Amino acid sequence: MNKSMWMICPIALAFLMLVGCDNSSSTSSSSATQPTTGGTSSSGKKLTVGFAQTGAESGWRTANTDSIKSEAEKRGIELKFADAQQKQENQVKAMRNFIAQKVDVIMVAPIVKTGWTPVFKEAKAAGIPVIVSDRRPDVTDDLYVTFIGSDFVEEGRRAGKWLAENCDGKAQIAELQGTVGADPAIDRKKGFEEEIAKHPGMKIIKSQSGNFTRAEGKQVMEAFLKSPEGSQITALFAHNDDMALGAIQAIEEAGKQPGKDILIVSIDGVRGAFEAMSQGKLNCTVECNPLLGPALFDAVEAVRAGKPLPKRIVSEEGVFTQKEAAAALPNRKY
Ligand code: GYE
Repeated sequence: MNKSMWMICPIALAFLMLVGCDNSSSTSSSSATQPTTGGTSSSGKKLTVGFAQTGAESGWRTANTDSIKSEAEKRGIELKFADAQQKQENQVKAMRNFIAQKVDVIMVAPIVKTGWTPVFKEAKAAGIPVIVSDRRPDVTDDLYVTFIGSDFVEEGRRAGKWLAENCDGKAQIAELQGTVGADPAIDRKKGFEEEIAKHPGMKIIKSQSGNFTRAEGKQVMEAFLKSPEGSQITALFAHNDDMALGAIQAIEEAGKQPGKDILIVSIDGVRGAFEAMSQGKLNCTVECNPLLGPALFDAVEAVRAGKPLPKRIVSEEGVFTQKEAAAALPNRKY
């Protein structure tokens, strides 16, 4: 089906043409001008970027971190990397450290939506541009340069659409939500509910957060299956692959067949999901591209060169089912 590739909406494409982009996954034109700054600022000093990552909760996150670290290295940019271990307070602390260290640019993947305005204002007051990666914070537009990542509502819609088409519009659904208050958890739920609302026979009968991790996905699914409604569950929507993979274990341990007794759709498209689809245990994964490094550092270099950036850069993504899984697996990069 759809191929995984960068990019993007027309404005973002225009941006790429403007700043130049040499990563192989980009669709930008080869005639685009290359950035002249490389890994140095206009004063000749090595560019320094501070990145406050959420943590290492999932396969998606590991691929995202690797993409960012390797891209910084490739461009000769100094990356100060902070792993916040799933705590917003650690991310805020990391941003304050970056401000104190006078980095050239701050990047952050805000774990939850709220609570960011003070530290974003501090960065602005210090004259340090902030680039938002992956998850959108509730702050005003003037506090960051650009937000680069996926359209999570659309991902939720795609999951809902796939399920509706494959359950004849009838399903008793269990939902494993992502981290409470996180942009992808809120938006994926919204998009999925929008789709299933078109089918009166589809209903979410259990819903709880599994915090985007495999362990919690398993735990929560176990509890769902043991609950009074457990035997009625015919489908599972997991906000990410890791939770679906944990849930698959729980379903098997309960003596049911994942992918058959319970249809499973999740989001991300990590290698483990493709393996589970090849084994018939997962039915569908909606792709969410973690390889944001090239686009993020294009943005960093554009900021340093004083070039304009769109406020929003969206990744282009596909949907994969069991039919495509075996053929797609060797080409998956994460
Ligand atoms: O889907 C999940 C991760 O924010 C898009 O976070 C990201 C999500 C991703 O932990 O696996």
